[in-house]
Amino acid sequence: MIKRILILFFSVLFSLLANAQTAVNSQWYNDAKFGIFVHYGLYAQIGYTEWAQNHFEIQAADYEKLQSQFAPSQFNANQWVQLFMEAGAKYLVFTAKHHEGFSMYQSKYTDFNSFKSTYSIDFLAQLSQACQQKAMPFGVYYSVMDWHHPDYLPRRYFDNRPKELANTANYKLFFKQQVTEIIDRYQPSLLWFDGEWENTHDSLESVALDQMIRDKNPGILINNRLSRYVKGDFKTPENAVPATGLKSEDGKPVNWELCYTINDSWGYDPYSTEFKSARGLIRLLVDICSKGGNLLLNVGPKPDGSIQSEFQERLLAMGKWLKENGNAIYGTKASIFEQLPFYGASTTKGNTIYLHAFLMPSNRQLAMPLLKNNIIKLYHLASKKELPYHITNNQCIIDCNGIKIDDAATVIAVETEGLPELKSQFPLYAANQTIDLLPEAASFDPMTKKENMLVQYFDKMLLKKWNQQSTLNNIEWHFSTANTTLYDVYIKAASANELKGNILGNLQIDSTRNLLFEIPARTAYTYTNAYLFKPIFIGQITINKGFNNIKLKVLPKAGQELVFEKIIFIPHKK
Ligand code: JFZ
Repeated sequence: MIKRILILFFSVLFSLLANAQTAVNSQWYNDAKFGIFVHYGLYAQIGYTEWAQNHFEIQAADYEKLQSQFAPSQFNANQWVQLFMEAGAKYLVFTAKHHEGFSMYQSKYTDFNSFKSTYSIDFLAQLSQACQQKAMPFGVYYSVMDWHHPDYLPRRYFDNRPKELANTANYKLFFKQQVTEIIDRYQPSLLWFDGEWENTHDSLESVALDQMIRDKNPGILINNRLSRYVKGDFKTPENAVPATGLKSEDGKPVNWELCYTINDSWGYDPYSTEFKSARGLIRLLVDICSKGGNLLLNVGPKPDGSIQSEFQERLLAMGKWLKENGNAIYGTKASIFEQLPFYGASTTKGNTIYLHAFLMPSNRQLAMPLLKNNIIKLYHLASKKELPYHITNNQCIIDCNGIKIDDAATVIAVETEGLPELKSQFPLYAANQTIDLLPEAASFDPMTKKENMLVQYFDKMLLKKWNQQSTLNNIEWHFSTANTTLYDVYIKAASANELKGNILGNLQIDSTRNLLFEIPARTAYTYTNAYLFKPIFIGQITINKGFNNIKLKVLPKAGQELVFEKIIFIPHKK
């Protein structure tokens, strides 16, 4: 009995601890959708990411020399913030102290700070002020891990300072003092902790620190990386997020944010020269919004405080798109659709659904799953031009002729009577209709990120790199048919590599019937694309009236790789 009471007591206590500490008002953050992350510190001078000290195994005493050489001659807080505003970003998160332990502000508690260097710059002061002038919420990144402070443990493996002299209590105090001074002086709207993973025993008393922060500013938002003992106000998921967003146990949407780099590094790295395209970044933002999250897009300024042109160009391109299409991003919520029949995503705001077509179908007929609601107005967002539509196959087919197709995403707004509600997720086909099963309209097994496998090839999507290394087990489609019908089944697919033998596949119907097939080997000196133009007949199958599930599996052997365009069901003519 006592044991049970104790268990109850502790579970109530823990749930109180876990739930009590959340921000009072996170509306601005929910609506913002797009923020800029800046990783800037002494490491920019090395030009080998923010982990340079660790990569080159630099002793703390040697690393300190970078302080006197730090010359951010081109730094201009207003110009940065101006650029981020033009990009359409709605908040900023700046590294006050990264793992290197250098404070990018005038700290009372250490001389290892940017104000105590030749240029005497207090970055937090200038940036928080520039943000305030533009009413842009200002956030601060702060690393729990510290490779410079003599009392921080555990040390890096290469650190030759004697561990015995370290006193964790001193670091705990320092950590608390710095967080306090940052909150008091710069009034950040958000704290972004990081580098917490080494502190397995909560030696830094994060629960108390979290409470102290919230007592000081009940509106402040804190991410979930202060420690494993505090929940935080938003999650930072790494793995795939479900199409209609993350939900808590009570079914309420959970705030989350994805941080992302434009090239492959957070801190400045001139050798990281593979940049994501502006189109890809816009689509990433849309995809995140369609799942109810925020994008925190990173910029790593050069040692002199300027921002490299590759970043600027992409940010400005995003801003240009957002200027026309921002209504479909800011203040939106996750999609109401699990799955869309076209390559794109959807966001929702009040009574409006936004369809973001990444790829406009070549016949310019965009299909939306059927809603319960009447449609009040349907228009192309950028031009406000109203578009004709009709209902067929349990879908709303929108005629997108006569509008300008946006290379990144063309946005269609659908205003409904009442809050939009889904009636039918999947299409319904009549007996005489040909059915195209496209990869963009398929569900992928949960192991695999769809966007990593789909490639836009002119006016169609191809599923590529289905090989032994890929985690993809199967893709599947759901649809209904009005009548039981016999179909001739064709596949458009090809082997990506020459001379690797026939690729075996299986089309499974309602988990019971199998249609085995082979994709012929490619001969030498032929193009994959030449094969894609020839549909391969793989057999006949009767599809029963009602709801159907079609699963495509491919069994690639070593060296084999499939390119897949579509499956076609053609009603059999006697
Ligand atoms: C951390 C830092 O180590 C890195 O330098 C950068 O600041 C980045 C934003 O954050 O790296 C992480 C932290 C957490 C995960 C991955 C990388 N994580 O949760 O998988």
